[in-house]
Amino acid sequence: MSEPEIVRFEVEGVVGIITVDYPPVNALGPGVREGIIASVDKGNADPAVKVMVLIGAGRSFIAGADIRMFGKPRPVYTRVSYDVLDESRKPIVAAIHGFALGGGLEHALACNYRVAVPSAKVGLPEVLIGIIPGGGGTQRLPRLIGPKAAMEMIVSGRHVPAEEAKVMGIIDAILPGVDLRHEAIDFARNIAAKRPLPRVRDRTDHVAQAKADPGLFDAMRKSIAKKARNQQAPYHAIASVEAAVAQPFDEGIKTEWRLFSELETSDEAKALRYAFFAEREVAKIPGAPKDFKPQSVKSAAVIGAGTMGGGIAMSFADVGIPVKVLEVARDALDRGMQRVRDNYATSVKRGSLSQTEMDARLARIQPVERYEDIGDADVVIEAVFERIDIKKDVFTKLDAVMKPGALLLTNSSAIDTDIMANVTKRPGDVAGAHFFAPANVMKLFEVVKGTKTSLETIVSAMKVGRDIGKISAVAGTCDGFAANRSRAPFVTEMMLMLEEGALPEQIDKVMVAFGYPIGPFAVSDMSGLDISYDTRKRRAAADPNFRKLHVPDRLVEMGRKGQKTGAGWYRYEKGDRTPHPDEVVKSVIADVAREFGIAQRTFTDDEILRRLLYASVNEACKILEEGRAYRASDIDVMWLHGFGYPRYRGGLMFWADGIGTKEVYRQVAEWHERYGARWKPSALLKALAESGTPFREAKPKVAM
Ligand code: T1G
Repeated sequence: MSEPEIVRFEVEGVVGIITVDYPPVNALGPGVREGIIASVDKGNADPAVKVMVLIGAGRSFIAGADIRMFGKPRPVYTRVSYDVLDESRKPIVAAIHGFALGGGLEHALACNYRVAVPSAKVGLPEVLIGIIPGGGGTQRLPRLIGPKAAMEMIVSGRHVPAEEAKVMGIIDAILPGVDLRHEAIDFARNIAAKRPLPRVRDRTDHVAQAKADPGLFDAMRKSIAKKARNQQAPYHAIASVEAAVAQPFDEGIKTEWRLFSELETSDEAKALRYAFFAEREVAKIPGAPKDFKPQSVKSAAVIGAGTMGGGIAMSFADVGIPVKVLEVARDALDRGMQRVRDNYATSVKRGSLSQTEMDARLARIQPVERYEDIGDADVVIEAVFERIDIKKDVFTKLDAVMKPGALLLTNSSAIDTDIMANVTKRPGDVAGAHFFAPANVMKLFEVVKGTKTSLETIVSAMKVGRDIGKISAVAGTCDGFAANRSRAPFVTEMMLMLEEGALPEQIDKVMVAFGYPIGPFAVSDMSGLDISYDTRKRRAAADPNFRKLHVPDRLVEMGRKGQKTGAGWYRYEKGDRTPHPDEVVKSVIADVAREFGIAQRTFTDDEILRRLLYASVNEACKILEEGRAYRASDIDVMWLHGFGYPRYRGGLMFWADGIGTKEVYRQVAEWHERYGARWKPSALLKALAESGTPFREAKPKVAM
């Protein structure tokens, strides 16, 4: 059987229909542009055709260039599909459902009209993968909606819903979408004879207006300075829109292509493309039964109305899923519900949530006090104290009341999932669902696979995470699972470098310059120094060789627990969250160094960065070799969405690949000589270095 046509041309009466059929999202893969050109030529050559419709088959219009083709040799196009659409003698209507993104929207902008169904979304998200629109988007969009609105859309990369796009002037008509193809054909018939043909490139009104506002572009550059730190693409996008105002259309197109070409092979674009695909790869579960399709949860339950339990309940309510919150103690339940109301009220005050929406979400959260009240939920998430006896009691009760097939998930951040599974008669249905605080905000949803957890449960739990707007990633059960375990050595090194003479503000400065939104000590002050203090005490009691972290221990024992006590690593003025370096911390560090006879030294910024990140790279290799993560890029997804790792650097392991396994191994081995056991290179790191294999090709030895 011949290959199905990826672009087909059919005639219905006076309408020529151009259908792009290149699953899964009609990306502009090989042959798509050529097919569009050939179809427009056919329509213009056919005397029966008076008007044409460009439409996508399957779930979407055109989702943009095929991102997999970037950085690879591209065919030389003698004719450019955007120009062919633009120059067509007969009107062309772009009929949009699903997504019209990047080159997809650029093709639509080169048509004479654009219609869409209400659920459609349009956008120019190229900056999210480190480039800018390269198909005329920075030249046509400003002519259609004005440079300011165009820059906002292009620099944010956001997907604009059809109704809003119509108000902005991008979409000419919203069609019911019951049968888009026929509705678009009717629309096309109605405009077939209209002349002159509206061509976006010929519009001059918005551009003329912008000439009267020369400060527009500098104002935009200033407004993105914080968010676009260390990045090029957002600034190139502004420059390209500026060219749309300053230059004639064809000159502007040349400027856009030059700016696009400068970015396509940049480190930023490579890293962001990597992150894009890593976030899709992470959803793939090796060995998962192909025919198993997880159900969407219709109802949830949370055990525990503490900070995490409340945040987890909000995560479900925020996406419209009714959720019961169970606390056996009424006062704890009332406190928990009040905290949820306060959280929503803060968003309403900030203007990010309407009062109506707050009320709707609150109505979806039902406080209950009896286990019998939650038995019908599709998923239950336990979020009680991190104490094994309490967890076991909760799962014994859950096993008794939850309906068959319910997912029994634990939000524990460190306790072995098997401990909870083994008190139930259905260990296969038990998994970890590790949220990151604040649970309703942080995107990472770490699904922890116990030794008896079924793959169906893993696939279903991963879908729960996606259904509540999170990024799900799988970890094996072990101390700290994968995300926190890979970050723990980073924290150890930052604490021990203090004893050697580094200061919190120096380390924070290095990590903020690298791209973190705030430094790790400032983060510690926000979450509270006492949280890790308790964990360290527990570990020290269990392990006589446990390396105590004297500086943070002393600060906590002095009552310096962070922002909540007005002082921690930094000092805080009353009512102000600005961290101020504090002489008290310096003197505690000096006392510890003196008492333990630790030689003092200075650190370069680069050494600080490598000490922190290589420690985690080494631990990540141990996690992979033990089969506690499926792939290195999964650990990168955890760092991007759990720890604020700068996205334009791709992820911890992607960044390390930029340095190379050989150099990372050499340095880790050197620090092993100097600092001892904690720096022992993982066997996998050694093997990768010896074979010259990049981290991203590391294969776990043990199946999870
Ligand atoms: N290229 C290649 N593959 C793509 C793709 C693309 N543009 N978009 C999606 N995929 C794959 C994806 O990897 C996954 O593959 C499958 O499709 C389903 O995607 C010329 C230069 C469209 C909103 O940035 O935002 O145009 O894992 O899981 O959640 O100036 O995909 O199944 O093997 O994400 O429903 C601009 C990127 C490109 C859009 C759908 N366009 N895509 O989300 O499905 S640059 C984009 C998305 C450009 C022009 C410039 C989303 C989606 P697999 P999915 P989804």
